[in-house]
Amino acid sequence: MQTKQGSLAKVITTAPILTVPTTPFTDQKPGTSGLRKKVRVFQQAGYAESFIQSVFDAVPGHEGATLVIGGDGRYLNREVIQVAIRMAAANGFAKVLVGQGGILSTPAASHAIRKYGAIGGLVLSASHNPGGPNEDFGIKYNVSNGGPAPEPVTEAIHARTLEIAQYRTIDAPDIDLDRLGSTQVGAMAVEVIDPVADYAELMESLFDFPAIRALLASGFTLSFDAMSAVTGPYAHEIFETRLGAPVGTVVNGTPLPDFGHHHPDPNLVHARDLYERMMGPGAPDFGAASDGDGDRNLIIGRGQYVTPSDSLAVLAANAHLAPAYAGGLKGIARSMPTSGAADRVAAALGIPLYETPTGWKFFGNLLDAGMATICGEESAGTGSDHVREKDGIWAVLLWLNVLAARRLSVAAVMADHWAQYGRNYYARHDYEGIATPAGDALMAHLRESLSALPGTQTAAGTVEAADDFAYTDPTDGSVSARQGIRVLFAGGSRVVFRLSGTGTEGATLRVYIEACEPAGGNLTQPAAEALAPLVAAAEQLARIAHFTGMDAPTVIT
Ligand code: VG1
Ligand code: CO
Repeated sequence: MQTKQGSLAKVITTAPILTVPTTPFTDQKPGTSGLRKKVRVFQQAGYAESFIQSVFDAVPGHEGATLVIGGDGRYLNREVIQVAIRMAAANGFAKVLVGQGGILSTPAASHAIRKYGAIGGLVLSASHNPGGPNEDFGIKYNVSNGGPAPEPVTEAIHARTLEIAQYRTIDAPDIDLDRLGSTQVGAMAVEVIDPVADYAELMESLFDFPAIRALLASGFTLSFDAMSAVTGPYAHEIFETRLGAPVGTVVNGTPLPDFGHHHPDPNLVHARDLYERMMGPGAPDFGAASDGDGDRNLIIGRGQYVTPSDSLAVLAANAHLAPAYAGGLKGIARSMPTSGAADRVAAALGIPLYETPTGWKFFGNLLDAGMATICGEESAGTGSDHVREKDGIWAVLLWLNVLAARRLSVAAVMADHWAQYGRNYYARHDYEGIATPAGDALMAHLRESLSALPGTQTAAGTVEAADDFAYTDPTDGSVSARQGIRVLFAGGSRVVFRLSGTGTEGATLRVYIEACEPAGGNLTQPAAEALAPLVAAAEQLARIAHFTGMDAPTVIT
């Protein structure tokens, strides 16, 4: 890496630094994961620039530092990368590492930040949100541990967006994003890096590739749907080239600016093709999908869907079968709405379980402190301390490593897991596109009725307790309040209500429903049947139809 002095000594540049006046945009508050807006919002003059300058202003020590830049390939990706490179040069960064073609999956960006000692990174993505001229774009800032900026940093960025008066850029041409190698932009070096190589090498260091190769050679079949999003090149290289799965294992493997008009959200609605293939005759042994920026994973065995919450629990219980985790786990962390399935595994392993607010940024401190090794969210995010992001391909590889070691079907692994730990039946009901005031009114009504909820009779039994989840980070004492309403029933069953922080239009209500069945209980019910009484209780307590005007969710996952 270039030192500040070294880079300054080398500089021969005539490119003038420009200071461009701007006025604050009042809608640049980062949500659950970065700033996400419609493309047309980002296309306003100075909009992306003001946000990027606010990020740089909020990051002390960026002069002379290295910055990683990449994105998920969606519409506007290349344009905003060129803008960010010029601005980084004008703001005194010594070096930018950018993925070839503007591509870096979120976990690969996290790895690059860590590997090359960068001060941070800009990941241009709206993740699972759709892309294209009429859809969504986003900018996330990751800090030097490779993880999403924690709340104090996003708050500082937001505060800066409200007072910013100018941004700095440089009068320099676009760089060739498709050619590997170094160029100079003003005083700054730009290196276009292979987006896959470092990441694939990291994966190979974590998992037993020879065992997975042998599994695949034995006739085990795999289908990976990259959803025309960022994981295509990673999946081709790792599954087909390095692990020897036949060509065609990876479908929709070319990143497209509009994800082929699809919604790159790997769930039972948007990855329907994969689901039907896995449930139909002649299904492969194992099916998986990832999202826009490659940090989520969907796992479906032949005839067996695995909820993300169960997947976290199974991976935690079996992680010791992979070389990187052979020494055991230090702890497990899950977001609050994620089911308690992982809690049972943590208890059995005798390790701590941390319950955090929604969003990967809350796991970073636990991972840095060595308090947790594996983390997960109900929204199809799983990951470990190998990077500081959730990681879709990592989760698929850990599953394959477990299956290679155990030589069982996914369905058999699940049956065995539930027999040992019991089962947390689980579903999330999303009510999308509701008017923001309606969503706010529903949450306000729940908050007002909180103290009266305990003792209420419902179809799912008596409410035992209810609260508005608040989290105190055990490493730095920072508090995040109002993270969602929890309604708890006897035996661990519960309903959780919160509003999404990643949407770009109106509000999305998320209702998380979980019914606990202990080991020895009825473990083979259809999930919808097991959850029906809790669904009725959710309607009774939150008056969803009344507030939203909708009598059914738009998406059930
Ligand atoms: C959603 C998920 C959350 C996840 C976030 C970012 O947030 O619920 O678990 O961390 O998306 O994922 P929300 O606020 O809409 O519920 V990604 O893959 O879209 O960056
Ligand atoms: Co994502």
